[in-house]
Amino acid sequence: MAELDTIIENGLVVSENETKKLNIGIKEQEIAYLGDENLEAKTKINAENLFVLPGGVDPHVHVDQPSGPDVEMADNFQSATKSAAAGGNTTIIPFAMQVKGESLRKCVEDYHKKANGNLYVDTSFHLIISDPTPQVLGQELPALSKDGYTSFKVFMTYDDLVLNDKELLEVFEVAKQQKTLVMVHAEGYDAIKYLTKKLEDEGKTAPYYHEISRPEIVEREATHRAISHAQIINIPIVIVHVSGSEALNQIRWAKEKGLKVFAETCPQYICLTRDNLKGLNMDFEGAKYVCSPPPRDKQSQEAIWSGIIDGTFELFSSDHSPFRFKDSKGKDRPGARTSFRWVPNGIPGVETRLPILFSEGVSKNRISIERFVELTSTNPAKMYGMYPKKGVIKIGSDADLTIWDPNLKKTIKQEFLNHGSDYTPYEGLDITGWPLQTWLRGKCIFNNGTFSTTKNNGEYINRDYCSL
Ligand code: DUC
Ligand code: ZN
Ligand code: ZN
Repeated sequence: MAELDTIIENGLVVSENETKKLNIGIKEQEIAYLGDENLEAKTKINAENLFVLPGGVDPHVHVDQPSGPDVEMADNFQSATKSAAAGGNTTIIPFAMQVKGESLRKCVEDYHKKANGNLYVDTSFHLIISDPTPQVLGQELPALSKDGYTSFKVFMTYDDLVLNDKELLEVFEVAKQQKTLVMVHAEGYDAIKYLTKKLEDEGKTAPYYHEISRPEIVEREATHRAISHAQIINIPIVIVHVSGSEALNQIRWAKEKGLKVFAETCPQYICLTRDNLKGLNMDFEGAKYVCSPPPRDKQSQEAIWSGIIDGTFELFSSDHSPFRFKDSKGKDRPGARTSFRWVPNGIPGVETRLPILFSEGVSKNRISIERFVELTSTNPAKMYGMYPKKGVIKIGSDADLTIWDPNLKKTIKQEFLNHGSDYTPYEGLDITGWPLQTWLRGKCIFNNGTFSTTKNNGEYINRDYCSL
């Protein structure tokens, strides 16, 4: 064998449901050798007592999306991908979000302009379809599907994004023809609107009421409706960001019927509850935890764990959707303190997703290290058409690796995170197990707190179809 560029020796290599002590040889950005021989290489890394995992693939991340008047997302592509790398990720899939009235093709071009030359890790785009015009359904979406945009998200709520039932069915029909995968944000628009007005009329405007305005019933109803529509058209769907047992039971019911309904959950549903939205006092501190669907209660957390453990969930993503508590000049955001209605929905999490699931799941013996890898890397790569280039340690795969110290203890603190938000909802959470190094296509890009790469190192990834 020609001399390797790098060999990572003696690590516990986890991939494809197996853990073995192996040496990994890297040549020209790919994995070229896996075995126990002592080969020569230009660079040798000793990973004794450490895990070597496929790089994290975070398949649900929002970056630089328009988020309403006076509101700016806290991350652009540079800061989001930097934060991703520090958290052990080598690939993220943010969204190119269509604004109503806008051409989908133009929207995709705009996101490429924002991302181009600003990527620390590899990146691909899902689409968000907010305006399914005949032009979008008949021409743009089919053409973009063929160009590698093989997944898109639809919303059942939000004024600017909601699709009605007829539109959902029409979009699902295009997905069927193009063999693309639809992700569904399942919360019912009308019920939320009704409850929000009622709460505001009663003077209940604090962030806590955000959760009360979109209870689990609203999520359950929309989840059932989305599943029914998918069944009518006969397509697979992904129900994203599931928050508790109500929606989860709908998904279990669908799976038992043999329907192809995939499910995703996120760190906020195992670490936070609606009580976090109360804040310490009535100064809108609770706004730091406003996301949709909102976190529920301890029992819901247990329900989510049951789905993580028994295989109901295929995906564990961050739903990174970063905002600032104060604006960039240190001021309160205008309007944000009058009612929960004006608090932008979303919390940061791309950097803390993997440590949280490792610590709460693997270190606390709830799940195996192999299941951790499946949920956070292999399944996202398969689901969204990037496997076996991504999501696996195999000869010929991209040398995307994360070297983990399973015993390293660290408490999550805003001061050491790299995201653009001015807070983390996980402040003070004790973590056991942390990524030490992140390797992207054979290059160490993050080592123990230090970046050794540039914003030009990440590439845009064209995707194939779902292979799960
Ligand atoms: N939905 C998401 O997927 N992310 C953030 C906010 C939201 O409503
Ligand atoms: Zn969503
Ligand atoms: Zn999201």
